Amino acid sequence: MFKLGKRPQPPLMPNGNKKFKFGPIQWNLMMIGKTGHGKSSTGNSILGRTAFVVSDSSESETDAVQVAFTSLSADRGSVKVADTPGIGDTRMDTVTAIRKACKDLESGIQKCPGGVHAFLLVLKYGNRFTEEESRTVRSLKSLLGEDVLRRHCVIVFTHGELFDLSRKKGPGNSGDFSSWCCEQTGGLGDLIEECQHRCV
Ligand SMILES: Nc1nc2c(ncn2[C@@H]2O[C@H](COP(=O)(O)OP(=O)(O)OP(=O)(O)O)[C@@H](O)[C@H]2O)c(=O)[nH]1
Ligand SMILES: [Mg+2]
Repeated sequence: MFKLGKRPQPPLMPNGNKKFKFGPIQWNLMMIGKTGHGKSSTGNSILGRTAFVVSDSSESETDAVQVAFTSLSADRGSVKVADTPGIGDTRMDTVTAIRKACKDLESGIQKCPGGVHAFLLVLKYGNRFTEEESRTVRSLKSLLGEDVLRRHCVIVFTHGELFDLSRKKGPGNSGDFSSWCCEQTGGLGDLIEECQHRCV
């Protein structure tokens, strides 16, 4: 099992008055999820620049873990994003795909020596939560511990414009995003619950 980052402990730095103040933090985030659901796009949005290649190909565009940084501001520190290849690459059989996903996870964690503060599990809004997604979640837990979702995972729904469209369609779909998250049942509902409703 791998070691995860503790809650960020900013280094103490002397200031001009010989008192101490908290120094900037480097936030380490890791994108995970199925091929084509928008991991690289979300990573780019977080960094505020195009650091990762985005593609609409059905085959995995990102084929090795890549990391990129952005400085936020002098007192807010920086953010490092580790972008991982898609889980469920259509070119591989299931066993090879699971092995590769585990290796990629390991490689991503090694590229964040200060520890990973949050795993961003990217899901395309409107896609069915299938056995493949459940398997991904199980692999995460077996590698990183049973409480990884509860403590370190944020669900990022991409294709939010589809959500907006479905809301406009009728009175049955009028709730906002957090009500929609609360309404989910089955595998997705369990996942949201386990991630303590940290969904964006
Ligand atoms: N409409 C829409 N398209 C999106 C959104 N997010 C990503 N896309 C598109 O979805 C496609 C795949 O996005 P990527 O960011 O490359 O997905 P990925 O998960 O990194 O894919 P792999 O690296 O191949 O695993 C691209 O064409 C993106 O432009 C979104 O929120 N809305
Ligand atoms: Mg990608």
